[in-house]
Amino acid sequence: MTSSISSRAAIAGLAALAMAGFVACGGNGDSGGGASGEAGGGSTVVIKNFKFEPANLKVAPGAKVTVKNEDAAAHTLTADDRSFDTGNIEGKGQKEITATKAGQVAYKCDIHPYMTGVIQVSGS
Ligand SMILES: [Cu+2]
Repeated sequence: MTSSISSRAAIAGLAALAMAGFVACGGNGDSGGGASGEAGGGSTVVIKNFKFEPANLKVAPGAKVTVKNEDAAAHTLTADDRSFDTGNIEGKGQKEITATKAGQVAYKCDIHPYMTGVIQVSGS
């Protein structure tokens, strides 16, 4: 009697632990969704719904930045000081810029000047 109750309780306990484990894993996966911390190799700015994402990107000097246009409309990513400029990126297309000038460079879309962002170029 008592042994069957305690073994049932043990099984219920294990099941609860397993559930908690799954929930914890799922939660971690979700919260780690922002891929902003890509250092060194390549960074990406996505243009979607007439917005740059991330609007504020930090890169190392000389870093290549891939600019992906997920809209159907054409966009550009053009530095206010013209230190980088993708030119027209057709809908669903992508281009690459190299951020060479240190400091904060504000940029915008030449076609839609209300689309703005900043690339921060800083050495480590
Ligand atoms: Cu645009």
